[in-house]
Amino acid sequence: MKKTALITGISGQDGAYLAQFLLKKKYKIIGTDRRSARSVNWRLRRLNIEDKIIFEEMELGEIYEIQRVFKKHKIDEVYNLAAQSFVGTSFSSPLNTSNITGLGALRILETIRTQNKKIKFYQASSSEMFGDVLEAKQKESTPLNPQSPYAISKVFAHYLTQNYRKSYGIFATSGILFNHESPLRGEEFVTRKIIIGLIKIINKEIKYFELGNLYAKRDWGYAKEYVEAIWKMLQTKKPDDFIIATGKTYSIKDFINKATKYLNLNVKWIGKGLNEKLVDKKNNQILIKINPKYFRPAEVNILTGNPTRAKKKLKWEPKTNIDQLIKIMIDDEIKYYKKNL
Ligand code: G4F
Repeated sequence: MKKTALITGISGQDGAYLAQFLLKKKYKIIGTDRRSARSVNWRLRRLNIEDKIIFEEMELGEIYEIQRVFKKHKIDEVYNLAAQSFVGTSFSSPLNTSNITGLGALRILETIRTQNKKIKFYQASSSEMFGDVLEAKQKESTPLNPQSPYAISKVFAHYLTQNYRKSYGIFATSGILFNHESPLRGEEFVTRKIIIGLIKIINKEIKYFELGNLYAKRDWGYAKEYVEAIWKMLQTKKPDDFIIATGKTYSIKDFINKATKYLNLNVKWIGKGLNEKLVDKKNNQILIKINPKYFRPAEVNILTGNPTRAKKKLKWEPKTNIDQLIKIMIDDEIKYYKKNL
């Protein structure tokens, strides 16, 4: 029997890759998004799967919209990927972030509890929940210490997922994914912003671009292989929490150094603090400079995941290292940059 999956946030990076993965597994896919996101299906088009998805408008802020979609379709698995997912924006939009990223998950859980407890639920939890980390390598039992309205909303949804699992026996699983990137990453996130910026400089479209904190460190994996772990989490015997990460961490500066090397840019760093700059070695022309507007009111300085449980129980392991990830992202960006010219 063909299974039906409902993916919230289908137009995002993970939604698109997960839909592609599930279509290969012969799932019927219901994709939901808020009204304003309908025009941003470029990822689904790029993967050539837009016409294979049944779209439903569903605002996570409105429980009756969720109830309507759940009544209309016979759903087996729900993947809750929708969120206001940009940490920076959560400081200027804390109410909207809490309503969608936090309460949105609860509205789905309530709909499952009242309509059909057999529906399996996946919650996209985040490594941001560890925040100002209380353990060097974060595992599922590491205490949470969130540092932004986004992370606090994710903690709320994470605990409710555990609570509905315990209280009502719902198959509710939480995937704590560390940063995961790809050519489909939104342009506001730092990895894609760096790659697009450098390519625009090479193509003489811009002279320089600006960043915030160069010394934050992240555990970056490849989004396309993380969605397989997401699916595996709903195929286990019992619901649980799982860390999905590479176990390696690099700074924003490391990422830039690797990207400029791959692009054969002859560059060097000069200056310190807010005056630190990346310049062209030949003529000292500035390519990257710091703008304090990109600093966050509270920063998460370092994240490193320990994916041992996923390796053991899901038989899942990351295969793409940071150098391969940068190559994938740059090669793809160049390919599509040329197409758009
Ligand atoms: O790429 P980022 O915006 O990702 P962030 O904040 O780590 O969050 C991402 O990963 C989480 C999983 O851990 C997800 F839950 C979340 O939804 C999102 O996908 O920023 C990464 C780091 C930060 O420390 C930030 O301060 O890069 C630093 N940074 C420095 N300059 C910058 C910039 N970030 C952005 N977006 N833009 C800058 O110019």
